[in-house]
Amino acid sequence: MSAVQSISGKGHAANAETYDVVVVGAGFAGMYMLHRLRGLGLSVRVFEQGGDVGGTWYWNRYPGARCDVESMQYSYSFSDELQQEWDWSERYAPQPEILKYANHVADRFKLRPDIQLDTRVDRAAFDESANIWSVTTSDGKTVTAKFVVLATGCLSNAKVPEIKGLSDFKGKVYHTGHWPHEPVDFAWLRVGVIGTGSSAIQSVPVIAAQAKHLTVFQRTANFSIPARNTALTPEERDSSRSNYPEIRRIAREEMRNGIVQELPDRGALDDGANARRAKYEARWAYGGLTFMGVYNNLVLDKAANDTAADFVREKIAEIVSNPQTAKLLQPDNHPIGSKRICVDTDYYATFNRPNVTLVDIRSNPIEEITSNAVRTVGRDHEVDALVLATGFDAMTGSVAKIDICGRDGQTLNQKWAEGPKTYLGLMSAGFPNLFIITGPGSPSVLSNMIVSIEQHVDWIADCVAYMRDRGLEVMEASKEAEDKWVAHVNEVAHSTLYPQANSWYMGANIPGKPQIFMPYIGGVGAYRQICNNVAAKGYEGFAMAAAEQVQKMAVSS
Ligand code: N01
Repeated sequence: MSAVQSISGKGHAANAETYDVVVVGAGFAGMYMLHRLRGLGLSVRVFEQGGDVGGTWYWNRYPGARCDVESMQYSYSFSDELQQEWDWSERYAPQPEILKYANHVADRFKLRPDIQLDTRVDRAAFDESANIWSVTTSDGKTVTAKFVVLATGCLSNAKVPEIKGLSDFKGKVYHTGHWPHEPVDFAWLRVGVIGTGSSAIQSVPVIAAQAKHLTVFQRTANFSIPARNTALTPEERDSSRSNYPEIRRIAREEMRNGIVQELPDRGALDDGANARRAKYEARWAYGGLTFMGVYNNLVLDKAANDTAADFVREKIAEIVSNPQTAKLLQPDNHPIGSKRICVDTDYYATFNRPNVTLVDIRSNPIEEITSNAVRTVGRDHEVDALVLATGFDAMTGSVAKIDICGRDGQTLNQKWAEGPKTYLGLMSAGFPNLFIITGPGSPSVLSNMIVSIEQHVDWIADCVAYMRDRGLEVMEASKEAEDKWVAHVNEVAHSTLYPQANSWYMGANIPGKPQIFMPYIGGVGAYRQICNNVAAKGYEGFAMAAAEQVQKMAVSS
């Protein structure tokens, strides 16, 4: 095993093309991973496809884009100076402010010199004879690294629907997940929005206020809760800042989704109708994602779930003046919360505007798009511009775009052909020294992403330091541990109502994608404990080996 490159610990690569770690992506995950690895003195190269840092917040710049987790909680916790000095302006930060924050972090921690922008990673291949990854990028270069970390994001691979005639449309076509950087002006235009998920629900009110006419094409009605967004006062900011250690601890350890909220001590059917209604009213008035936390069994028990779903359906009927439109906007084919619940500002009320039309494409599907219209059965809806708010190939889409080749020439796409298989969402057996941040099989998209990102980054950085300190070269998830974890993730998911919806959590929005519930639903607190225990037991379920043991390990795994 003479060719083995040991983890340098020197801080800079002796050869510019060889690194200790290659990180793919410079969003919140990639940037913090770089910061931690550099802190260990390792040489790191980050490749980012976009023209700047920020990941999701670089691409998703559609009108009305903002975070649905409150600003004081959707921020890094790793630096107290950072969390004390940054001023969030609103309860829910708008996309430009989050992007500014990402840029501030890149500058403040001097991350930019190690980030190569406008560079896509196309291929990563593991060389078993040298225990080295070769990473090929879109500029035609290949670098080598001991470790590769995929910080590619869960909702980064925008899905353009396969609708006949789309390429014949003469007006401009936009995707919410790939919005242009220059301003888009919809004034005097007839605009069509296809899709009614979170991105549409945020953008529809803003586009409606600009456009001559807006037609919203809805296949599945979604549940949405008012955001009640407002400016943050200095007192509110100070209150969070002075309590940050405790707020962060609670988010990490006690909350299922990493968002601090009052935890319910009872189920929806334990209260009488009046008490239940009063609680729903209070959460509706408070606004935001915590609506699903009114009771402890809303995603477990269909009868309990129905009480919350009925409440929201009643609200829709109260807000929307046209009863037929209200009926169409009332979700009727999935439990509330089984698809990611949306958070809006005036979404339902927007359908009271005279310049907004809702078209039901569940009963009247889109047949094709012509040069100037969306054609549904028996009718052309003329539009000058089209907005595709049609979502993402979630969780696995961005990973699948990279040709990742592990042991024995097996690609990750071959291995995941029937659904993603990981141990703890962090590694996949047969792909040594390849980590995934917030991968399938971890809480990721079911949580406050920054809480989950920080947990994974810290775990990976600690693991790499552990290996270096012990002269270990290669780490790999064992097939047995992976199989058990995949079965556990599946079992927990199926004890809830989540699999009852055709959601992107299940891969159901991508034709041909295996339908497997991808994120781990056990909660961030429990999951963190599991990961910590695994590490405390010498990385139980992972095989780790020094150079001379590697061949043996490959045979036994
Ligand atoms: O995407 P989606 P999104 N013909 O997949 C429809 C996060 N996010 O970008 O449900 C017609 O939810 C599709 O219809 P259906 C958040 O986690 C966060 O809105 O498949 N329609 C659906 O209505 C969110 O969950 C924030 O029947 C088609 C819509 O397009 C996730 O990103 C903001 C179609 C897609 O909805 C994704 O949200 C925004 C077709 N061929 C997003 N294909 C915040 O932080 C798809 N649709 C607030």
